[in-house]
Amino acid sequence: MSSPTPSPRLLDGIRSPADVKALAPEQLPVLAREIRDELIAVTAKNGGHIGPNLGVVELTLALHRVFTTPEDQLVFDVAHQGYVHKLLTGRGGDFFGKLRKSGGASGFLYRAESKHDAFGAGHAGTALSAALGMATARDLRGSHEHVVAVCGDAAFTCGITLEALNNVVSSTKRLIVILNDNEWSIAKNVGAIARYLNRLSTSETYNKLHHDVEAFFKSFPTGVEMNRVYMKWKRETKDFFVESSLFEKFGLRYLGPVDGHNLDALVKNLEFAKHCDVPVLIHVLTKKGKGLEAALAYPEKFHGAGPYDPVSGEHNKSAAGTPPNYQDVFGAAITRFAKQNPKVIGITGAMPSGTGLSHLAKEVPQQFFDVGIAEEHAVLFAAGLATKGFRPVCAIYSTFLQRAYDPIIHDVALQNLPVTFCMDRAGLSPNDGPTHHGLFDIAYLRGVPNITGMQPKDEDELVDMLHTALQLPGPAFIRYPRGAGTGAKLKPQPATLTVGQAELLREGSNIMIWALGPMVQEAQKIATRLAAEEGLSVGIVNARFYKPLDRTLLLGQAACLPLLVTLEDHVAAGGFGSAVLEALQEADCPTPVERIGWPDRFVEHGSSVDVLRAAYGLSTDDLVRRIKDRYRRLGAAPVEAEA
Ligand SMILES: Cc1ncc(C[n+]2csc(CCOP(=O)(O)OP(=O)(O)O)c2C)c(N)n1
Repeated sequence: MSSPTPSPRLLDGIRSPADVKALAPEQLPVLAREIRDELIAVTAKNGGHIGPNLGVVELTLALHRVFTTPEDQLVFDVAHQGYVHKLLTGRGGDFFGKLRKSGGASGFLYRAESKHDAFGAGHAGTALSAALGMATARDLRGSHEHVVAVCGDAAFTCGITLEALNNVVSSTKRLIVILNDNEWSIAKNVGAIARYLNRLSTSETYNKLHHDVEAFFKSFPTGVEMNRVYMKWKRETKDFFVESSLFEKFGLRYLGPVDGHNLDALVKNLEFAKHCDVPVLIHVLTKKGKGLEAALAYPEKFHGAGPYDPVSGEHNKSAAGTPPNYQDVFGAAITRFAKQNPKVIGITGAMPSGTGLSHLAKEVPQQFFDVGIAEEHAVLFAAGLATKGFRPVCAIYSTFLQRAYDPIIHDVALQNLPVTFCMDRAGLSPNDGPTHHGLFDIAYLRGVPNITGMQPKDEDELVDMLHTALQLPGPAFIRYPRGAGTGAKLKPQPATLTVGQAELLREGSNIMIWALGPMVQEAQKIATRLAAEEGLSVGIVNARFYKPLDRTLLLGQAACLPLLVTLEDHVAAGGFGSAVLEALQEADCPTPVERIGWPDRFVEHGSSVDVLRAAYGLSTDDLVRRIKDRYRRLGAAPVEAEA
């Protein structure tokens, strides 16, 4: 007997938001189920932001039922929860199947990826400001589209969101803000705003009355007039029972809390908001990870997960013998230093596990602070602590530290305060893409006076650098890459490094490669190949410091070499290689330099670091070829290495 042919999925028939609108209301829960299955199937294989997306399935469906993109503008904060939006806007099938891989859908939203992506993002807290700009542009142009900002509860810990909120009513009369409240940032959301939202959504007296009266009003035919009376009641009772909504004080009409998994309630509230003549905030309560047990049980682990088993929820184990991640080595080291010195304080902007500071939080909680998604505040907070003799360590990814550039200059460096910055994800974050690559920090820090800038060649040197930084009288920045270290054995006692002193690893009489951080390993491969293939004697320097540079060693070598090569995991413009060129130029040293780094382009997401390096002519093969060519063009013959 042949098995019955499975009925086609509704999801396969969704090619654009018009197809979502064409479904009968009773088909929507079926579509929601299929979307969840698809999200789980793809992220189990590719990894990705599964928890946030499972939480917004009904919300995104409701948005596409009520609004019409691309005319109406949906602006998602961070945009990590945009997978459902992708599936409803013609980006399903194979394209979604290759989510976060080369040639597949990005893990965030991009204007270049789809006309349905009103605004690109990857960093938190940008949606409300951008949406307000769009709403204001609409008002100035006299057009009529709707603008909706979809913000998570943690977005309201960002200064920018609050700055935008402060400007809403003075800028427009028509803006819809969705507060998608799941009580979680990556870790549990923190601070007074999180406590306030919790109070707003859990006032039992209010919610009991709310449900009774909502049922009463729902017995009338729906209509804007009835909605208005209902909302007036809500506003007044909310003010009575829960003091007054913070959002109303900013001039927005507050609707909610709404069950974010009840499509009917969501659609009704969005329809109502559409007709309002004042800005509206709809407070939507969702469950991060809804539909996947492991994600509900471990929201932090499943915020952004690597590949996992969808049944057991187990993450795929790294191969036996994989060295520990830099973040874990950092976490263990700061915990050890904090135990030895009560003045050492670890600070994170909502990323305790990603930065490794969760080790410190667990073992020395009184020396750990999670300040929310508030990088500017984190740096200023650290500066304040430093004025009182503490040794604050801000653990902030390279890309997110961009947010705090002014406090770095104006508050930390100018006052020469001893704040240490540990910048994980320096280099590529391949599956995430351009919003997350840490390729600019040397360039944005190198010109700032008073700073010490360094990058370790391996995890043991990372511990030495942290140990050294904690003794310096001024600001220090340590950058290191995402993922596993090299497997270097950690010394029992860390060494104090001499600031500005590079490490000569191997002498060379034809070429010296000055490599920074993990590029030292790349230099070793290149040197071996150049020796074998061209008979060249290639030396290697582990630069350690990009500021101050080891000028003595550099100028000494340059004086007697045909070619210097610089290697860094950073944009070539303004990076470590540029620092080397400046030093040579200032000393009137004409030695040619092959400066290798990332080109002047935003690097897209890709399947792996190796795939992206190859795409940009930075694979080991490419580099060997490039250095050989440059050496040949110089007309220099191999020089016999001294015995
Ligand atoms: C400036 C910045 N800092 C940190 C992050 C890392 N990050 C990504 S999502 C996220 C939490 C977002 O929480 P919320 O806005 O509540 O959305 P949810 O994931 O809960 O839906 C954080 C901290 C970021 N993207 N941008």
